[in-house]
Amino acid sequence: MAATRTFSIIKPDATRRNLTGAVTKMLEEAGLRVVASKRIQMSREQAEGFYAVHSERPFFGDLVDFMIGGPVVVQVLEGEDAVKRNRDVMGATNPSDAAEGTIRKAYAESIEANSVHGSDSDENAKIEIDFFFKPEEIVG
Ligand code: IDP
Ligand code: MG
Repeated sequence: MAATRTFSIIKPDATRRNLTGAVTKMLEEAGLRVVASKRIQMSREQAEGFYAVHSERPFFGDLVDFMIGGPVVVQVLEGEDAVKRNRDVMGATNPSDAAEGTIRKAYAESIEANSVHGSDSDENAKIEIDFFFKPEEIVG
């Protein structure tokens, strides 16, 4: 199967605890390659746009505040079946449901401050990659 790409965010709870390297190591050990990476401070407008699909959910305002509460690391990851591979190593949204060996089991603080984002489909991966990266910033 050919390599595909997905989009990842190392969230503010993880950057605050200096876990960028630890999280990236787990992604790499899961067979994913970082082909683009940058540390940014998301604006409110960016966070609202990125999470627009969740705008009707009760936690939307808190989620946006959390995501702009500190720096994040946005990444493009490449690997075989990258979307599923990343979702598998991320673990369940709620860390209390996350399996052993997953990033959220190891590091998430709560259902909100759960250390990582990962695209949920190839279609959304493309949209999310394009939201943060220019083609020339991705070097596979
Ligand atoms: P996912 O990140 O596992 O794909 P989604 O349902 O897409 O989960 O939710 C996006 C993000 O919104 C989660 O990663 C988490 O930060 C936050 N979130 C999801 N559900 C809740 C909740 O019930 N309370 C607070 N925050 C939540
Ligand atoms: Mg999601």
